[in-house]
Amino acid sequence: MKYELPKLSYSYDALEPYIDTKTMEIHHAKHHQFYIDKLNAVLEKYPDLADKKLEELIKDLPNSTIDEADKKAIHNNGGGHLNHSFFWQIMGAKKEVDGFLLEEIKAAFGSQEEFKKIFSHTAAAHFGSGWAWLVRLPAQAGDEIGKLQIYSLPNHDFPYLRGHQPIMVLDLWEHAYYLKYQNRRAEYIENWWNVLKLL
Ligand code: MN3
Repeated sequence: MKYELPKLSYSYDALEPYIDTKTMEIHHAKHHQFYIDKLNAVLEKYPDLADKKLEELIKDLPNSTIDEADKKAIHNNGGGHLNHSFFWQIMGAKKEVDGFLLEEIKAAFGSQEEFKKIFSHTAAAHFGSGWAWLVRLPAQAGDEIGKLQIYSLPNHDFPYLRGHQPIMVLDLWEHAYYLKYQNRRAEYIENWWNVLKLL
């Protein structure tokens, strides 16, 4: 199966003024497309891997006997594809606020404001390229659902590799904000809350 660039459910200018049109266009049509092209190119060599779920494929790479450089290419570009696909989905018009998630966040972090503070701080403090995540840990015995946790991961790593379920993600690569915000990552993070549609 060839991976394809997912269509956005909103236009490139829909997240203005917080995320500018040009950044959205380059980010989606160039950066995300680039990861997909690289991923497809390397997977062409391994038709037997074609039907495997991408998350599983990447998770199993350490045990695979394929070429080391190809492992790295699949991990990085496949992670780039998965993370961006998820990132596009959680942004847009704020009409799908998840009341259940909001209650959980309040219970876990004290308040929505405190949650935003911790998440923003984690994102701002991340060194270099990567992603900030809100995840759900596996449920412990006796619990119906797992606890929420915030952390950041480098490059295009993703929570599935740790057995965690992603709930929210923020792209911290400079390509995600540099055109509009240059070195002001904290300002990008602060403004991003306006286009997150979950809360
Ligand atoms: Mn990106």
